[in-house]
Amino acid sequence: MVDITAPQASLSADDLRKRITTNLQEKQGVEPEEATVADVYAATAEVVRDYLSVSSLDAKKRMVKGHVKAVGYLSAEFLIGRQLSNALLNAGLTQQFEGAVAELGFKAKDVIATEPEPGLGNGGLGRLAACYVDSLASLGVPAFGYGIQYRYGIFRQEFDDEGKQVEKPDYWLSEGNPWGHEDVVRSQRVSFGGSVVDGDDGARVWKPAWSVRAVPVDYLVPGYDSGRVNTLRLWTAKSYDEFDLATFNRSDYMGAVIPQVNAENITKVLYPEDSTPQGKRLRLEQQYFFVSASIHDAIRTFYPGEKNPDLTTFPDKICFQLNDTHPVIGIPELMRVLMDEHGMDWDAAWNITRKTFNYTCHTLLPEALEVWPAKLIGELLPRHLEIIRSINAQFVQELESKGIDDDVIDRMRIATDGPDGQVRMAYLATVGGSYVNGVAALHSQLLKDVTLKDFSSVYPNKFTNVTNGVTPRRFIKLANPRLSDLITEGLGTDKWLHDLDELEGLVPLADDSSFVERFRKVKEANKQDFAKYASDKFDFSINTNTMFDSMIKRLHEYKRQSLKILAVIAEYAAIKDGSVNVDEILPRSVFFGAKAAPGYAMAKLTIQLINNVARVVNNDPAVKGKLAVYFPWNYNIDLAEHLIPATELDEQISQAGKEASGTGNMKFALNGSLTVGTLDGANVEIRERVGAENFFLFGMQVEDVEKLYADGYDPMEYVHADPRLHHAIDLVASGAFSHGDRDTYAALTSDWLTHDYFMTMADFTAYMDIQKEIEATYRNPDEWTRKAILNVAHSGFFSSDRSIEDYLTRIWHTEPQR
Ligand code: 26V
Repeated sequence: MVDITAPQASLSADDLRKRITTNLQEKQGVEPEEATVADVYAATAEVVRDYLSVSSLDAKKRMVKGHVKAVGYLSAEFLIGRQLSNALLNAGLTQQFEGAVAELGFKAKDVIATEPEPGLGNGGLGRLAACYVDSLASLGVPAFGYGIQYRYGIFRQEFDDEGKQVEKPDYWLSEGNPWGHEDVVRSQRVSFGGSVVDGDDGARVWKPAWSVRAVPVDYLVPGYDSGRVNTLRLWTAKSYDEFDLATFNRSDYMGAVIPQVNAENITKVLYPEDSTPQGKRLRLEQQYFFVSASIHDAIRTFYPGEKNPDLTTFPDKICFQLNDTHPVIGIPELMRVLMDEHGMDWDAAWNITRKTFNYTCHTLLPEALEVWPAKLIGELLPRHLEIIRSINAQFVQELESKGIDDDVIDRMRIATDGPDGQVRMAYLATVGGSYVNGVAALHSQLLKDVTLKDFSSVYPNKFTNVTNGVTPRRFIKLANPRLSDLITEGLGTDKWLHDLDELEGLVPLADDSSFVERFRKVKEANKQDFAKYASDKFDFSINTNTMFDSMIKRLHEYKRQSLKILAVIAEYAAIKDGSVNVDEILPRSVFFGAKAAPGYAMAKLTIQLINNVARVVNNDPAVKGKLAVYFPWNYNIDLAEHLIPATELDEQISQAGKEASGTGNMKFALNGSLTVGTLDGANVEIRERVGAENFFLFGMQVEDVEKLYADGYDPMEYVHADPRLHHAIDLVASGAFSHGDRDTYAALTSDWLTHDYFMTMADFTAYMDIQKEIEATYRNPDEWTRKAILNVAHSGFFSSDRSIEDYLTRIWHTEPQR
């Protein structure tokens, strides 16, 4: 008998049905007999939210009254995915829900599929934040997620007739928002612009020019079987009803309403860039807006009703994690709040600020570290610029007193002077907080050795690593119910959902032929499911008797989608010219999922190429049933939840030293895919854990890459050395994927041949070679499945619960509240 410890709320299916019925009548305004699936979804969501709010109030009360330090996770992005099925699972209401909606004449899965997906993030960084708030609640840690409720999330991606990406606005709120509760009473005023004047006793007084109202929209975050319900508080900008009277009184009537227009623009749209920050004013407004509101919200929460709270205790109440540099303006903001609003002196404020903040860096690309023009900060936040300059001056003094060379000090300045002066947010975060962490072991090492080397020499103890993780509730239990059941059966318990290290218990089953067979059948059935889903949604007809090979992630040159598509082209070309017999190749279906930043021309051209390779290959009878390329548009969490469980081969092929961690790689390994990958990001740790023999490693390593840059890299050398590569590029250049037009991909082919910064050409041959090894392994299904089982069994480390425990002990120094 399997020991099922999964949560079961005391609410019965019948009670739930009654609540849904009442909601249908009283809130949706329909009789249950007339209700549509959308009505039932809306009613269920409201009922579940109401149900959770009871525990949420209790958690808040205990947090404020108790003595366990809370965590405030500050993030410009929370890519939370659909809420209903996750909330039901975590609250122990899944079965009751299935019973209740069946009674009402609906299928549970149809109700769940009705929910629009909030796209409030770009990719890995935003999804990580969502996994972390899930794990914080599941572990019982008092915590807030603080972010922005954008009116338009990440754009909806479409492809036009030429295969080009077209961006459409994502108005995800059009059908209402049952999960978000607007709490106008707890609004905060956030001010901008103006000037700083001298006040009494040498104090500096900020006279802002305009203000907006930050209104919190609260999402409940139920922990899995923990009873704890935390809050994700996303701020939305509203104008104050009263227009700007001062401006009006100067007879500038139009001017008086400009602030109102500006106000609502602040949270209108998520920036779809995910690496190269552009010094855009509105983005700085977004950052300051949510951070200022959150800091004031935390003070209000922990010192309720106090006019003059003793904020020396603030770091005992809450610590803030800065998710990348986006919320780093919080450091001067807390300084300002403590000094200007609460009368503290500089040293006391600095002491508290440094204790309160910690910074997670999510990149290795130097161009992705945010740098703001000092002039812009000065215009928008003049008092903050003063404070930043003072922090910088104090820091420079400290460096001087340590005897550090002037040129090193110059490199390390947080703020530079002159008309083109800049503020380096990563440096500000490093100096203004207690800890700095990277997101995988290799990444954290490179941060210390390269990106923030000067800082790690001055503050060696500040730097640490927390390897990323993913929530097994959403990405195994919900996304892959067949595998979940098999794991639970294999282990004889479902404790693994609380403690993913339990998966180690599957190791002996990798040698049990009946378990291997059942595991293979799970993958088989998931492939069928995906084919059905893709047929309904994208009109693809996928041959499930092929290896499912997926590459899903943002489109970036460093991630090297080009390498994958060039390999497909090379294989196709080899079949066409007869050098490979089509009947002997391993049949494959290659899947891509990726959005490109709207302004990133090379990334968009790569999307166009992939789509056109798909068009040509999929319509060529010569390879029918053997090789096909699919590019489902609008890659999002829902697509990931469907494709990952069906995938057999996962592509993690970035140039070594560029991918900070990756989290898709973890989701795939946990769902029984094998990885083909470079030694980059968390691939390194995945390979260490699953075993080198169960991971397809290829390509240059960080040291090789460095050496090749130093020696002078010439991609032509590699193109000449491998005729397959030469041929593939020739095909692209000849117009084979552009109806004969030779110019379409000129920017791509010329980059490959002359520049190729991420060394795709240099890794091509190794990549083709490893694919042969992969095919040989795949031809032995038992061997392949055995390796897949071992991937699952050894990947428990990559639970976000483990990541959060690492943060608790290494960085936050707090614990669950019992
Ligand atoms: C940067 C910017 C720059 C300004 C415009 C908006 C914007 C939005 C996001 C970002 C952050 C990019 C960094 C990022 O997403 N890093 C990814 O973080 C994942 C979670 O740690 C990690 O797995 C990926 O390797 C890393 O690329």
